Amino acid sequence: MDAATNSETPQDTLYEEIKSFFDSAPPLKDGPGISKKLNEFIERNSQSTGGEGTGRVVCVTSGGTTVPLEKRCVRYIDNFSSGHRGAASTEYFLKAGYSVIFLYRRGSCQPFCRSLPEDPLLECFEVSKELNIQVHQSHSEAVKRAIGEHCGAVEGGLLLKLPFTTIFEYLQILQLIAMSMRNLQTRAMFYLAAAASDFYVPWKSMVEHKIQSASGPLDMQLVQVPKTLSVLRNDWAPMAFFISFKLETDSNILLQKADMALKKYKMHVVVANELSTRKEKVVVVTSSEKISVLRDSTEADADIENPLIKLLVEKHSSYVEDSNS
Ligand code: PAZ
Repeated sequence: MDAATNSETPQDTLYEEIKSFFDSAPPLKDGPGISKKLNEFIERNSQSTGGEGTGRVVCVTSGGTTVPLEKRCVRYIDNFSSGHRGAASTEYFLKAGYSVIFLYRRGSCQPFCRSLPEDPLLECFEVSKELNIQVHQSHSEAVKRAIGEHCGAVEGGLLLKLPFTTIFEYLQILQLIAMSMRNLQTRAMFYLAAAASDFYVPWKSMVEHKIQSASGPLDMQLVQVPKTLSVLRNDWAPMAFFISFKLETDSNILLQKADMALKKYKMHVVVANELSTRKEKVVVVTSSEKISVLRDSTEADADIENPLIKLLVEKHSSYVEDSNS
């Protein structure tokens, strides 16, 4: 269509791109089962009464999404995200009285496992002469704490863990989560720490079988993933409190990009971080201020998510109060 006669607004185009992304995505495995779990979780947690923060639910996204290159996927594009930020933040949100929907990349860091060695099964346990399995003395406190706190949160119905691998699964589940959280209104929070892919191969144009190297150099066009953040914020959960993350490797453009994201997607907060210093420093950007949050470097075990979540919980509380007044 000629640009002069094209009456579509950029918003219409975005809706079409998003519709086409979802229509052509491979169907989610067990979508109805995920919706059922979500509805039960929200039903249970929105009825809580009492202490500060109860009745509030946060969706924490964590880890990186993959972009498959073949339908029967052998190869895929991935990114650096370990899921540490999402896992640690989940623990602090639970401590602050939130119920947490943890949307995480399969195999990435898990809440309550941060103090365990990399391969807990092989490093924390030993087999006795009688072939009984027991916890190694040196790890017993850490294992007890991890299992106790994890079971407490999951069995207590305060933590719902939903895994994804691809960008297709991630966005489809995020949509289900947003729909299920709508009725929470301002008590809902989205904390979008996952590193979601910006480019993908549309399912329709993806080859079925493994790409053959005998065919010569690989020439493949990636399409931009539609800016779902905009519909998530405006249409799927319009009353919720939104925190997104901005990651850059060039510190000269970081704050400017965070400001742009804040305005473009109408985020309440954008957390700006640089790849190499992300565990030491972040900047919390809102429409009125920029607050640096630092890890307490005097304490070996301190992490930056502790002061970060404290600050974000305060911001969410002000948002809830302002909306009620
Ligand atoms: O997962 P991780 O702990 O290794 O890193 C956290 C992070 C850098 C992925 C997160 O803080 C973040 O910035 N997420 C958004 C990345 C983005 O701009 O796409």
